[in-house]
Amino acid sequence: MEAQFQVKTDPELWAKLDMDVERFSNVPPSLTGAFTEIFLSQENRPERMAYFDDMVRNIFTGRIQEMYDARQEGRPVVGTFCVFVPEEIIDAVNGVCVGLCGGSQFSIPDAEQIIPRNICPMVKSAFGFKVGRICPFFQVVDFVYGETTCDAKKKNWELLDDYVPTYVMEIPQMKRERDKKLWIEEVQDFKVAMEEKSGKEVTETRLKASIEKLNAKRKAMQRLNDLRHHDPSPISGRDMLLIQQIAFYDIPERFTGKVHELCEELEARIKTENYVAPKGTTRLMISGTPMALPNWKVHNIIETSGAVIVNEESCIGTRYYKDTIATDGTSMDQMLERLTERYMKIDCSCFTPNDDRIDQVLKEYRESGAHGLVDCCLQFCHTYNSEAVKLRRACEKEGIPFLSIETDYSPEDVGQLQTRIEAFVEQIED
Ligand code: BJ8
Repeated sequence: MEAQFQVKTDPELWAKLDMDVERFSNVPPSLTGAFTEIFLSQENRPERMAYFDDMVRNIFTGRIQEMYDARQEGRPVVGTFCVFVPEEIIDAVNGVCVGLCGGSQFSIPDAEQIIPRNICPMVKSAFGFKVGRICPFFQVVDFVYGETTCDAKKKNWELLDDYVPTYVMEIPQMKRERDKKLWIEEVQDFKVAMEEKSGKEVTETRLKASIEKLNAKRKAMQRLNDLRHHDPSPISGRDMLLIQQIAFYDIPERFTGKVHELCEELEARIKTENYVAPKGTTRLMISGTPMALPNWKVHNIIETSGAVIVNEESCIGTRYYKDTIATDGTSMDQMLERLTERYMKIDCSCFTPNDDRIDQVLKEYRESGAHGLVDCCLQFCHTYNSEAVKLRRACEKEGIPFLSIETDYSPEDVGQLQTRIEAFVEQIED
């Protein structure tokens, strides 16, 4: 166990970003504590997790400085909340794309002074971070791009606009031909908006290079996820979740390289039979709403209850990287069409019908060699919570052990979740 881990601080940089420095200074020590307890207490972690640990160490300093420098160079730094906003186009204008979904209880009281309490904690957490000026990522972006997925998001973008310039991309709620037409138009508008913001044209050459760059990142994640499916697992679910979270704020090329380095180590570990959990450990798959940093609650409970997590069917998980963009398009129109086709494969529960997602969950369940499925939804997320009904039925039909959890970011339900998860693991083992 690493004794010296500390999330770094840089009050001068934070002051330049107009943060509430005094209040925020409580955050690095508390993140240090949580990270040490949840991650560094694990035994026999792959050595190449060191890079990802470093990304946590520098989360409020080094990485923010890089984004600040990019901004000083005139590159747009764009905050997003959803994997539907096409980062290839941001990259094609040499912009920086950063995911701003909130995963912390800390900022929720700030949000609840303004927006309704009975909406999903992810939206409240993000909103509160901006209102309280207690997130350097929110402070370093030039503007944010929201989308019309769920009601909680699309209505609160109107309010968020009071604090940071907020633009909205319309995402249809069905996937018919006419929806595809609208979607392509939205992608075209997004391209024009990025060109205007950056003063840079999205040429075919630039877009091609960005598509290839992001495809490479997604393929690296596919390779890593395939390796972690090995039975026994060469890497824990907690570490995999962390990497999938870092994917939303690291520099794509650097991240891709580090993921491949880790893959090489995992291949070697598999050869030498060096695993994180012994053969016979209960393997669980997670499905549901994304788990934004630093939401490690359910993973920590599961993996301290004697099971190992072997897959996340989530946007901070496979939904982010299971599909790549076909590269046979040569004209701008063709490339944007291919790009849209890839984004249309994301099976978010905001769509109706959305049966492809049920099939995808079952497919990933089989591929990951899981012994049970834990569907994990955030409180007040109506679409995912409703879809859990179909998922349960599908699992019952297939004889898959299924546990449905609805939770938030507070520690209040930890004891109750622990009891339910332990009982679920025992039921599988019997
Ligand atoms: S594509 S999952 S990232 S919308 S949890 S805010 S849906 S009430 S996060 Fe998502 Fe895009 Fe879909 Fe993925 Fe609303 Fe639900 Fe909250 Fe959610």
